[in-house]
Amino acid sequence: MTNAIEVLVPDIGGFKDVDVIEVLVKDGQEIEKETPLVTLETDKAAMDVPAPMSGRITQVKLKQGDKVSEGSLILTLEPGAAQANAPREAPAASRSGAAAPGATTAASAQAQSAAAPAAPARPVTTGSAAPAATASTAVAAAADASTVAAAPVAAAPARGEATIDEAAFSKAYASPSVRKFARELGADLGRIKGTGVKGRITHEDVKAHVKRILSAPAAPAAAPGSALPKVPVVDFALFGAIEVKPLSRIQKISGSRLQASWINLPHVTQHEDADITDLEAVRVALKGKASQEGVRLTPLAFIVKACISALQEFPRFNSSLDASGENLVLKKYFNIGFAADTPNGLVVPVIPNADRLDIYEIARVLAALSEKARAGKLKNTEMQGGTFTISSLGGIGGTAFTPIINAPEVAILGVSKSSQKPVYDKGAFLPRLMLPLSLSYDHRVIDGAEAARFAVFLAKVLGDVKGLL
Ligand code: CAO
Repeated sequence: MTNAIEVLVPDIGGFKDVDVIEVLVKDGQEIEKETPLVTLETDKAAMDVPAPMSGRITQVKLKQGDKVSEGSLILTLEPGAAQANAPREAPAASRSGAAAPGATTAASAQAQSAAAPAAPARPVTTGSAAPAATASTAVAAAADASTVAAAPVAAAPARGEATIDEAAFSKAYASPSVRKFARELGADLGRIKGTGVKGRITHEDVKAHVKRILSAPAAPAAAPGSALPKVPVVDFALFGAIEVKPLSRIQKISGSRLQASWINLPHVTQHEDADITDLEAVRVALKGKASQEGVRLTPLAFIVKACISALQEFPRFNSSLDASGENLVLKKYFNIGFAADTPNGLVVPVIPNADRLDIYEIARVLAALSEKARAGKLKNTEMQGGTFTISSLGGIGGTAFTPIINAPEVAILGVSKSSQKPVYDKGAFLPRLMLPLSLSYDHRVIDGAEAARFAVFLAKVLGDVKGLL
């Protein structure tokens, strides 16, 4: 202890009996000048007391829970060689060890300590636990945070913590040294639960947090900027009775495909009304005979036929982008999928080579596939190879909707319920049966004008039933 000096609590703004909430060093430890020694907490702020000089700690004299005031003994320190004649600018006060009268290093430290009041310890706001932080305290905290934030981060941000919520970080209940430590590791204090006194976040808490993140399985790599914000998780039971029902296998599969399409394809929906007054008259006239032959002739069979005409006229609607996204694959076959509502969820059976079928054959295949779909007996092959999809809600109702494209197809036709509407024609309003069409398309492949032309063409074909028979 020959050369030991005593390191004392410096000016802490006149506060008395301040709590020691963390002791950051131990006996025998080699420290640098500015190493945080202890964290003190008043009812307004937490502050670290930094070392006045480098050296080796001979004995720590404080423990967590002690109360201190200016001048209280923190520890004894054998100054490092570099300190021998260094002028003292240290923030913490010090005086020579009692057992070392006349020791040069200690003596000079003591003399300077007495001559110059020690700089105050660095305070920081203590989040919600510090409702009345003074203006100067708040400024100090902000300056501390910005200084550290501006410094290059030594370690890459911890895995899974790509961003730091600055507001939550600044509110977190932690000492300046813990903040600095967290910054260096890229850890977000806002996400760490403190285990220290009154829930304060300690160095150990930060270490445990980073360890936990590093040992968690890595998330699949996402393209830069492609991470999706998460939907909040809510405990619904807090608000009333609930029943939890697992999704069906089909719902899980179709759900992820719908989401993939929604995220990857820029969707636009073009709306149009088709005048199917004549078509419906013909359908009703043919329905009875078709029924005798076991065919249920619904508007959908006519719509499938009309879509094939439109696809032949506008081949881009019967295409897909290739895997590179740089080439369009134009398909010379016309396999029309249709969304079928089944007790287990949505499926899309495909009418293969629908361009080779007449209205009755289309109606027959439609009915057979719908029945199989509802019975859950569709084979995988009966749901593959589609080039364009129709989603008809016409048997249920509605005036328009925005169907999601069955990717990698590039367009889908939504059909709503037909209804009588007044249509202005040659100076008079006439009652006409109008069929609402909603055409969603992949805007990477199809321009808006082309989509409008397709929809107008389709409406025209549906309006001229003779061309469909
Ligand atoms: N306007 C007015 N009436 C219509 C109509 C329309 N657009 N489309 C069908 N109808 C009538 C039919 O003519 C039939 O009446 P009749 O028996 O008097 O002739 C009745 O509505 C029921 O038709 P349907 O729905 O049973 O038959 P369909 O051929 O029109 O459709 C199918 C078959 C499998 C597509 C349909 O049953 C179905 O499942 N639709 C739901 C599709 C779906 O869920 N889409 C959403 C996907 S995205 O979530």
